[in-house]
Amino acid sequence: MGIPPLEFYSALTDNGIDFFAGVPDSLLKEFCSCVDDRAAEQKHIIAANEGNAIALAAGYHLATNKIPLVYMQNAGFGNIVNPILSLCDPSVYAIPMLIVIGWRGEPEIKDAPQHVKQGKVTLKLLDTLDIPYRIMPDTNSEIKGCLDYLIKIASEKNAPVALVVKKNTFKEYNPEQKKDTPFELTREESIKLIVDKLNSRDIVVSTTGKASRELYEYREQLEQGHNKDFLVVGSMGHCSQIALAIALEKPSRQVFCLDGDGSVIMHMGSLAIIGSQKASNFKHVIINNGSHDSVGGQPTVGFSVSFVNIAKACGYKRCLEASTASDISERIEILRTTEGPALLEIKVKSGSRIDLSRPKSLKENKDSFMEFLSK
Ligand SMILES: Cc1ncc(C[n+]2csc(CCOP(=O)(O)OP(=O)(O)O)c2C)c(N)n1
Repeated sequence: MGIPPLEFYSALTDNGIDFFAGVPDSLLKEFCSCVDDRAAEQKHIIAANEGNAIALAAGYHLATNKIPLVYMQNAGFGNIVNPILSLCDPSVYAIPMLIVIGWRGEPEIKDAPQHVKQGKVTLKLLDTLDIPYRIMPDTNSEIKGCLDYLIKIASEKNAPVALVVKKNTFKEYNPEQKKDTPFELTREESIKLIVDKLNSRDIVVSTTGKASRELYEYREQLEQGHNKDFLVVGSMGHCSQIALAIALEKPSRQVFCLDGDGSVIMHMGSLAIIGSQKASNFKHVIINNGSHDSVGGQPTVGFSVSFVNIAKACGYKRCLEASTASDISERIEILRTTEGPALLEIKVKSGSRIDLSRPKSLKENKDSFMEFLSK
């Protein structure tokens, strides 16, 4: 059982699909890895967010009259609704594309709380958006018929169509090219160094994915409880705005936002708003591993842009960089005493422990966090 990603990729190219854009997902990890390995450079774009992926696919269709592919986790639905309804829908510009969706939180399959509701409504959302879909079969013999059907509908109706992918649909893919980075620390090690430098009243808001899981585990290990941290387990890309609003309401407290490169890039306009709001207690820490590490390590453009320069241009008062343990400890200290908004970009290597647990009792954590803020 299970589909070899390369066979699926070949079935797509046999159907004339040669352009891929998307935001990676853990259920699609093996497929993403195959696309990244096989597609020509300009024919595969890992987008800032899923709405942008739809827009890239639309542009590709306009320029070539071909049917492009967009891949995403169902968590990305919120980002695609507008460009689907106001750009691609047959009632507007009628732009065909195949959207491959990783189905986290599928009913009856155990998953983290932030995926449960999204999983439950995934097919209903497709129905509401009038997107014809099929659930991806898990045998090779059925894939061809399924793709033929979807591509036929997409071309006849000039409309987006979707293929919904369940957990464990894809077999493993071993990429031919392996990528390495020169940095010595992991995200988890850098999170521990940050936490060690915080004061007892400092507030932390951490981003989606393994960063929040690692922070949670470290607090467990230190037996500090979880009331100082708000873990943004879903809502990728939004943690800095949550932190900003808290910083504005709690000017006497230091607010540390622990962000990821993929998350910052997803909604980079947030930095302009942070710069303009001038919250002197807002401290942004971007842990940049140049990848979407939490969902399989697919590359971001994190190492090709300068977050420090972007933040400066947005009006942050002080912007620092670090990549070693001593730099981090020293600069977190500077960050907490300097006037913000301020930024520390920490460059790390990808990778995490495989036995990482997930935060429990989200709502209780929220209550204790709110109590901690109110003190
Ligand atoms: C809107 C949305 N799209 C995709 C995902 C799936 N997802 C969860 S974490 C993550 C990667 C985050 O990358 P980054 O911020 O760089 O942090 P890292 O995992 O590298 O620590 C992705 C793509 C999601 N949760 N929400």
